[in-house]
Amino acid sequence: MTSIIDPSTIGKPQNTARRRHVRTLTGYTPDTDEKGKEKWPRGDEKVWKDGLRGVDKDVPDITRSVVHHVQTSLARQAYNLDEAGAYQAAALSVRDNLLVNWNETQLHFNSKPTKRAYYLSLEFLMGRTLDNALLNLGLKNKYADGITKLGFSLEDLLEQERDAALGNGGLGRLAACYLDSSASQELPVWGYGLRYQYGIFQQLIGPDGSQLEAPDPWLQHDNPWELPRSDVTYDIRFYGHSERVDGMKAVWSGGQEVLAVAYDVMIPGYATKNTNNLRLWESKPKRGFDLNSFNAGDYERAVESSNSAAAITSVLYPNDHTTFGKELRLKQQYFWTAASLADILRRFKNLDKPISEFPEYVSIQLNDTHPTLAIPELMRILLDEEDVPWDAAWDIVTRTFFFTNHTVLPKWPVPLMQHLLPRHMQIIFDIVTVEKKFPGDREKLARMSLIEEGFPQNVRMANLACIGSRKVNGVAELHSDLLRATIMKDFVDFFGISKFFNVTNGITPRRWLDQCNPLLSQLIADTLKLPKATFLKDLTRLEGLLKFEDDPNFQKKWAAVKQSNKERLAHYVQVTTGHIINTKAMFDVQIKRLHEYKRQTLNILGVIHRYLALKAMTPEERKKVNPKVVFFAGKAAPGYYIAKLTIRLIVNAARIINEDPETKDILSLFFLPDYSVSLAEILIPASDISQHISTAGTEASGTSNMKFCLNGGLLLGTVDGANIEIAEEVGEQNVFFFGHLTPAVEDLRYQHMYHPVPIEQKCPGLAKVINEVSAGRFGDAGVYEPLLNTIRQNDYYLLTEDFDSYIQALKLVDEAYQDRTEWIKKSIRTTAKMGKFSSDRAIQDYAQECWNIESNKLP
Ligand code: 73E
Repeated sequence: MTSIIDPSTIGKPQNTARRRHVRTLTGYTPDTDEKGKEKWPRGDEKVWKDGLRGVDKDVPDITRSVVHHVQTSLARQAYNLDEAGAYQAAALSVRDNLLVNWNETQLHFNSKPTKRAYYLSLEFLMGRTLDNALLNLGLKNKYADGITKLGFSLEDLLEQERDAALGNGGLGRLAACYLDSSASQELPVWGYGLRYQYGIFQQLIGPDGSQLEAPDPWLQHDNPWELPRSDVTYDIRFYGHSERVDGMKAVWSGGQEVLAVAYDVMIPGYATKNTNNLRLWESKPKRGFDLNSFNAGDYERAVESSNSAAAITSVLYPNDHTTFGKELRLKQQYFWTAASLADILRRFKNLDKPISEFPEYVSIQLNDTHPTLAIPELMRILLDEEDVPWDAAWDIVTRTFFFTNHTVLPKWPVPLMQHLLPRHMQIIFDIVTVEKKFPGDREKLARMSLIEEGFPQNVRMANLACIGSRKVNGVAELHSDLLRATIMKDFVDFFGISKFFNVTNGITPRRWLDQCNPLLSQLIADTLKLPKATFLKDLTRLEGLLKFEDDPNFQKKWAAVKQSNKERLAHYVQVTTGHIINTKAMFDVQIKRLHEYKRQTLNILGVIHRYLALKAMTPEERKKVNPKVVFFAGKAAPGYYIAKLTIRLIVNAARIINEDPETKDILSLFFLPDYSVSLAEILIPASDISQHISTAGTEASGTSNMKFCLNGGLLLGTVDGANIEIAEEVGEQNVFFFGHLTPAVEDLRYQHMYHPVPIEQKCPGLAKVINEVSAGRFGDAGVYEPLLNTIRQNDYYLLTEDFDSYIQALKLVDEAYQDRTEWIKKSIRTTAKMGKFSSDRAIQDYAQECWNIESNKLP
């Protein structure tokens, strides 16, 4: 709701957070009555000079363009604007800049035959756009001035934007970082995804401490960052039947047809005009509703097909790692891959080249197995629509696709696939026929087969992705080694090792250094005497900081930046929860999706262990303890009962611990609800130590570990995923490692299964903590039993094996933090050595190893 504000406030810069009231844009000349008194509210509609009536002609172009959007795009009046409106107008004004560059980029790449790469990802976790667009366009300061002149503050307007949260976690955020890096390096890369009506659910915490879920209607307000392209649509078929006509060709007909409609999101490169595109598909009914049913009075039936078409892109599946055997999920995957391929093919056809040259102009990266249906879909197009013979078609396919594996291997039941996509199932069986020509023994063939025998049979998507792609990669050295040695071993033997390689993940330094930590970015620029663009484009330049690690003056400034970021986080916590935090305490952070393998349970049990130890101390002893604040944030899949219990335990333990007068000054604990990219941007720069404590061999890479370290937070972790490479870069003396190593994990699990040892014997420290929780010390006696039983019983994630060394590592962290100068040095060294983890490097790896595309800068 808007209301008219006091005219005396017109144009005064505002500096309090989250106001909702409306005000007038400065520079707007109000109408006065015959006595010179302002008429309020204004109701007249006189002609505006230059379309900007009342605005001083000398104000910068930016101000004019914002006001212009207020009046034209928003059809609102300059004296009656709230922050939401001001944000919209500012965003539209920035978008105008992007549009020009975006159009020029498309024109530039269309003007000559250019090889392009396409990144197919079911998730793009973009976060907010305005700040990133301003940074990349180099317009941040100018807009800040312009917005201030209009009586608002840019900082406040940035807070108005809702995150675009079309992803669950790391896989989706990686896709977003890769788009930023591709555009920034002037590479012709487009993203393809789905335009979900509802992104990842909003997380609330109920009165008993449990996670509750609410929908995320992120499109409720106009989204200024997308361009609906009603001119770009494709028909997508489901169900029906497939009839073979001569040999390998078939005709697929009948079933349901839905419309895919494109929405384009502009992706600006940093410090370049190049602006790439992310194309998201929305599903729509092909025909409105069934008029016959409607006329017969059967309204439900009349709208049935239109509802079922719209349902395809209505929600993002809120699961990370677990496969849902849901027909709708398979429908999403096909809808998206079929629309994307049709679009890619149409663009290729504009080049007027023979279809055999498709791989010379197109590379397609499959982000995990989710888009694997693109392989049989391209086969279908080539065989059935382009009349390409089987062998030639397979050759084109296997030179076009590249597959990144991030995780465990999903499969789809054959009967479901047969029903939904009969033609694709035929093609997959035909590929099986080809596969039968492979030499080798029966067992090996069975393992390599696309079809897993059983009742029902399943299609193994990772095997299909592997044999249908030119190259396969994992996302960190350890993960790629594990792939080559285990699940892909037979394929390595067959295809040769060169098909399998590693691209260690990366993060964009624009968002994860400059945007989230402007003070640190500025300090680095001042210290290195370099323009920010130098290290934001080449992150290895941070190594220059090593020269200053012993400089007390620099150390002081470094510590002051961290302190200021801790205060920013404390302010956020105070505003959102009412709690006051001691910012002199050590900040210990674990933020990521809730999952047993990520072991947030180990962390909370460690916190309780610490609490019990503090309680056992004398007041004198407690006085010597360094204070610590522990933060958790993350969502659990709504159906993931055990993960949700972990959240409940954290929240309820926090309620007890934060209220305990004996300990609350030296230990406090927070679960910050509704984790998002924007929340990560506040938490990460404030961390002294962050936890990445997965059971060895389970976290493919992790990317938040890189974000913390880039911002000078130290790492406490297991020898897993990208932690290993971070330690290699920054030096093992600067990280805190603990726990068993990957090769031991299988054996330990075997022992747990066949030679179980009671927890009291195996790990008395942990047993004590578990007993306290079980007895109801943190409320809810009995409620946590299913969670505690996962540890007491077969302890698949090996908490009992790692607990003691975890506690030991926490102790080392405490001791290290006592020597603040040494800690700051470790922090400086860590940031300085993070160059390798820029997503610019990762994208170059893909561009060179896979896509064979070249940078092409707009003149
Ligand atoms: O280790 C992370 C990795 O850093 C991995 O768990 C995550 O991908 C990140 C980026 O490479 C990931 N997410 C999923 N699989 N791996 C996934 C699986 C199913 C649905 C949604 C996401």
